[in-house]
Amino acid sequence: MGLFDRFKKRFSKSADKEEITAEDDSEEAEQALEQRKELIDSLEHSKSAPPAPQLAEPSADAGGQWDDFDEQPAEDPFAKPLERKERKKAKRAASVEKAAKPVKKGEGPPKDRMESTTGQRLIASGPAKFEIDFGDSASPIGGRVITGSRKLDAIIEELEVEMLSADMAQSAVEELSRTLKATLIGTRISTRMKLEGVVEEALRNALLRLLEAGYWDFDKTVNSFIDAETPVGIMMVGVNGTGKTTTCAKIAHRLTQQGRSVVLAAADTFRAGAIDQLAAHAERLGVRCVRSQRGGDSAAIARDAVESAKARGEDVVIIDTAGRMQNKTNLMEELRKVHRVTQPHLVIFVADALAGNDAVTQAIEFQRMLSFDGAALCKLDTDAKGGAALSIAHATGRPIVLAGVGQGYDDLLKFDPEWFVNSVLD
Ligand SMILES: Nc1nc2c(ncn2[C@@H]2O[C@H](COP(=O)(O)OP(=O)(O)OP(=O)(O)O)[C@@H](O)[C@H]2O)c(=O)[nH]1
Ligand SMILES: [Mg+2]
Repeated sequence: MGLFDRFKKRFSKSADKEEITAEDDSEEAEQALEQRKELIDSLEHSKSAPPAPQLAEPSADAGGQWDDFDEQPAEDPFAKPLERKERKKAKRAASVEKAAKPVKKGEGPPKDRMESTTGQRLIASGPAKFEIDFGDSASPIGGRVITGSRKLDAIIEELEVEMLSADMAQSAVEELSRTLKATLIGTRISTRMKLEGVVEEALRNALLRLLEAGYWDFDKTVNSFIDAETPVGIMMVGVNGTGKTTTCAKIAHRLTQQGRSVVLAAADTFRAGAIDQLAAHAERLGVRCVRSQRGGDSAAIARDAVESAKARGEDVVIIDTAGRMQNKTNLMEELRKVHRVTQPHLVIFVADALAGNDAVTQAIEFQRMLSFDGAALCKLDTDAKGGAALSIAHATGRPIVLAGVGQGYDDLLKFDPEWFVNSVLD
């Protein structure tokens, strides 16, 4: 994508090396080492804080966000408000307790990132993989030390402008700069060592840190759900035309290739042609599609799909929903109803990489109104700038887990942060 080419070039100029470093053992170098400590402290501190204010307690609140708008038909409508409130409190307390179950060693991220909107455990790809490597790439003794100079600030500011023009969200840009500074300042470089290599490593760390916010592995998570109980529900949500239906078909293909039985639920009863579009995919893929007439009750379709899959012993139900703008409250409520009656294991927000910063705004709004477990970023095969990909996880606290890279059924990749960072840096 070449997003960082200019930045890397600026750093690799030998003149810059003198300007942004100081002789080891000099006073400036001492100061840089002190500054580095402070920067790392503040980064480590911010790491334990939630990336977005609305996500203070995802495991308890995420369900709550969907529930807040539930019609709750099972409840007595004449119950006193206090009783209802207490029941809700008890429900949340139970969900917090569930979230607090001990995590097996090496199994994944911190507890507050472990659960889906319906309390399912999400599986990370590996422990501590994205920890920042503060300077292992640099020589421990001798040579020069990178200082917190004006020159360094100026170069990083230039990078910020470039990132903003590549549709990266402001908050993600700031996070990236902070991590870069913490990684670079105080790093010792031996005389033989190329500044370029150190900078590349620092960038890699900073980018991985951005993308790792709550990252979980799609295949491992779905497989662990299937092992525990079937059918596993996957609900797709997002604004119009982002790639939801296509991604439903791609996921169905991915799972059938892994030997799983899949059912598609045509719960987009809103848009003309949506049901036929999904049914055509189902026919081509040789999977079952549960459908009704246009204008039917999408929650009823989704529930039929889940119940029939349960009766037939099928593994996964993928629920396609209608595209909707995040500001259309009644349509959002229809989504909540689908969620309530199906209790899907996963809610996937489908974003369009071509929408750039708008995709980030939409993700934030969806997360605020409904909450989702992970995102599928489609159309990465187009000339979309990489900014949205680098911002969604940081802005919502929910990771991108799938990448759409074309219109074919095989064009769905696991969004592995390392894969993406390599593609950005190479
Ligand atoms: N190039 C490319 N095109 C894609 C990708 N994913 C989806 N598309 C195309 O984007 C268009 C819209 O895809 P749909 O799957 O119908 O989108 P949707 O979100 O279901 O749309 P609505 O149901 O109208 O909200 C189609 O032409 C797809 O072929 C992708 O990863 N790459
Ligand atoms: Mg669709």
